Amino acid sequence: MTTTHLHTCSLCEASCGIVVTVDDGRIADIRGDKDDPHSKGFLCPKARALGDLHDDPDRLRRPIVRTADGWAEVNWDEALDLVARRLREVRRAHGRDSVAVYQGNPSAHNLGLLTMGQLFFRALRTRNMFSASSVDQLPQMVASYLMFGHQWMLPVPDIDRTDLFICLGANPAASNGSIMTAPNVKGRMKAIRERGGRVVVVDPRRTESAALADEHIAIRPGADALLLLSMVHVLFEDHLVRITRPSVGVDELRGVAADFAPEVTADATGIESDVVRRLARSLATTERAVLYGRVGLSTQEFGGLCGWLLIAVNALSGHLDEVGGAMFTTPGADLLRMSSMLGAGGSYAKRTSRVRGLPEVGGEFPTAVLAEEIDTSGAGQIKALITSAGNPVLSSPNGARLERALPKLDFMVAIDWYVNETTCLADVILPPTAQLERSHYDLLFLNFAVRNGAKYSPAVFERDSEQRHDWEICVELLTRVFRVPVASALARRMLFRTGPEGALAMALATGPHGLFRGGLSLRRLRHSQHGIDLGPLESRLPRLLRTRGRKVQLAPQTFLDDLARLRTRLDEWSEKPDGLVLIGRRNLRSNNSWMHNSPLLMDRKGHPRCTLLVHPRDASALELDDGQLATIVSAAGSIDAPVEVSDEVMPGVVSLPHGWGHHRQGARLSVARRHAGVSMNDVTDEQVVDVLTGTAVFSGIPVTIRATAGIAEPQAATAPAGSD
Ligand SMILES: Nc1nc2c(c(=O)[nH]1)N[C@H]1C(S)=C(S)[C@@H](COP(=O)(O)OP(=O)(O)OC[C@H]3O[C@@H](n4cnc5c(=O)[nH]c(N)nc54)[C@H](O)[C@@H]3O)O[C@H]1N2
Ligand SMILES: Nc1nc2c(c(=O)[nH]1)N[C@H]1C(S)=C(S)[C@@H](COP(=O)(O)OP(=O)(O)OC[C@H]3O[C@@H](n4cnc5c(=O)[nH]c(N)nc54)[C@H](O)[C@@H]3O)O[C@H]1N2
Ligand code: SF4
Ligand SMILES: [Mo]
Repeated sequence: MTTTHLHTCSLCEASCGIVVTVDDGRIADIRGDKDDPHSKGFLCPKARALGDLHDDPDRLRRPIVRTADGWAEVNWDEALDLVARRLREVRRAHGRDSVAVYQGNPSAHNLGLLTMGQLFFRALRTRNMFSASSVDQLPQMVASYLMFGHQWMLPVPDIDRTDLFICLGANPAASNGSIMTAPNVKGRMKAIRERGGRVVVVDPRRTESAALADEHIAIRPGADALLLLSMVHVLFEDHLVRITRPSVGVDELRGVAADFAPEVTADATGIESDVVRRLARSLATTERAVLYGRVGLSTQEFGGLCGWLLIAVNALSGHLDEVGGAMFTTPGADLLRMSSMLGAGGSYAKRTSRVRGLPEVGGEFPTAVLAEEIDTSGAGQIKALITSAGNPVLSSPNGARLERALPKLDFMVAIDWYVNETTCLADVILPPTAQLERSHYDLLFLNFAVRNGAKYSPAVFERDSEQRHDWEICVELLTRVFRVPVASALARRMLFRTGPEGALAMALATGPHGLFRGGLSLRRLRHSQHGIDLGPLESRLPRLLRTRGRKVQLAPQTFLDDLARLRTRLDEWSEKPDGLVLIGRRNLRSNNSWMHNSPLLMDRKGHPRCTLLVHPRDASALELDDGQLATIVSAAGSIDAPVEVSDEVMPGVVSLPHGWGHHRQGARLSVARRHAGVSMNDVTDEQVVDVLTGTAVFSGIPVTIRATAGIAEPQAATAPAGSD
């Protein structure tokens, strides 16, 4: 029997609509849904790999526990009881902070984990909460918290109506857009130029996005805060400041930018002063224009300053909350409104981490401190870890150190269907249902969509009776860890009855398009499975602001204080050219550290993906040839990767993708192992962070490169003696 099902691809933020054809219980086809009002049939190559994920023989369907003879499959009750008992023991012996939680990127796409899952993680009441945020958008959250009063008030570029799109440290052509939910973002970028607008990309590498742009401006990795300050300088100097929303701090901004004329920063950024002046002027004089920045801007030494200045420049040039500018989405289920109602607009530096004193953000510490919090004894030391939907051994700075720290834990449980490079170190792995076996509503990313909308997809496949959803695992653990006989039986029944759908229904009904304002409800969404378009972005300021007096804080003191650090760097950069520095990159067919087990995405002819891009000038100075193996050495460790000579990267900059290194012992990813690559995070350094936010530095890591002696074999990372 053949059936077709509408669903949503939840692998990246674009959230494209898919049509899945199932033939006798097997996936026969996955296509783009032409009637999805946002994706209109668009798909990237990863969507079809959802079929590989569904059928993957390496995917766990039952819990496994570590025994003296290796992994053993056990039933759910046994596994859940074991986990609850061990967590209770650790909590009792060492206090509640001794249990840490790490939530990985896919959690953010998972309705069950975002709703019921949080109940469990929050109930642990541990200070040691970690997530992929601090290797990603944390500086942008801190900026939004300090400037708008809410950490999730992240502005989104109104890409469909802008006439000037300036893209810094983002590569939407490969990533499909981030904090910009925009299926077919390449098409949308092309459309800007087709309607007579311009696209400018500022990036140390001439990326896939630069290929779609009118102009590519190469910048020294980590120097964006200087570029942005110079743009602020020009806006004031040329009397181009036009603020359209209630704001405070304009004079302070003018004051600090006075020292950063484009001529002063040019040597440090590598960008000529007249280019900066032209860029600032065109931003200010184009009616509909926007400055957009993402991971390359966030994960650098001055990530926090970049987050601040990105918003400040948009505000000063009259593009904040304006059509074609940096706007705020009005989604069906409005996270901002819900969290504001709950008084959960975020926090910053309310407390600091035990060992290194890095600040918390939104109740989380940066993953850069996870290993040292496990390694360093004393009160508050982490003794147990729960990971959910993550792979921090490959995704965190100095993952090799974390890999050495994890076996020192008293107990570790992972909620994941893969035995990956991190979960292989756990005592128990609890595998949830995968994408097509569960319902989907992109609760988080629809809040960052370039058009307002809502879409609910029921599961394509019935799970079998022995499978559990993520949220069910969390509710089971919640009630088993905190067992109060009668109350827990009642709570359990209530939580299972409500489920994620109950929480979603409530959020939709009380949302900005809800029952009293247009009648959006879960019931209506169930009947409109292609999704509902709720129109273009609309102005939301000042009502949405959570700051005193509902004014945008253009110059928070925290950022002004951090400028001293930038000034020192400016002097250093202006004086002497650095040696080589490393930056990252993403590939359209990868997804962070996973989906590397899909034969469709991996077993293709073509050159390897985990290569070190080296500029021809540097390659010849180092006597490196294309394809030759090079050893990359940083303060944290060293790895070997094949060289790809390319003038895509600017001289002095080399580039490696992250998420590779699947040769590690213990992981059970048979396809990924054939394409192992090396982990960039074996050379990133957990000690080097944006100290303002604790965010890992992935852009601009000083490295030395030399031809590798010996044979090309994937190898474990080597760390300098005494590094931890
Ligand atoms: N050097 C460098 N490092 C980086 C980055 C970089 O640019 N450069 N980028 C960083 C960024 S932005 C991010 S977000 C992180 C990502 O890093 P992480 O979030 O730590 O890891 P992922 O690679 O996304 O791992 C996903 C795991 O979750 C599992 N999974 C997928 N879906 C689900 C689900 O629904 N439920 C459960 N329980 N498990 C699921 C998969 O099987 C896989 O094992 O990497 C960061 N690391
Ligand atoms: N195919 C694919 N799609 C993905 C992912 C994936 O792994 N693969 N991951 C998803 C996730 S978790 C995220 S967070 C998003 C990220 O989405 P993006 O931020 O769009 O992705 P990146 O490709 O990391 O883009 C960062 C860019 O910054 C540049 N860069 C590096 N250093 C600097 C610098 O100092 N200054 C400037 N101006 N630029 C710099 C890099 O060269 C790179 O082009 O992508 C998501 N989508
Ligand atoms: S762009 Fe690709 S990976 Fe992202 S949601 Fe669409 S089909 Fe899935
Ligand atoms: Mo991310």
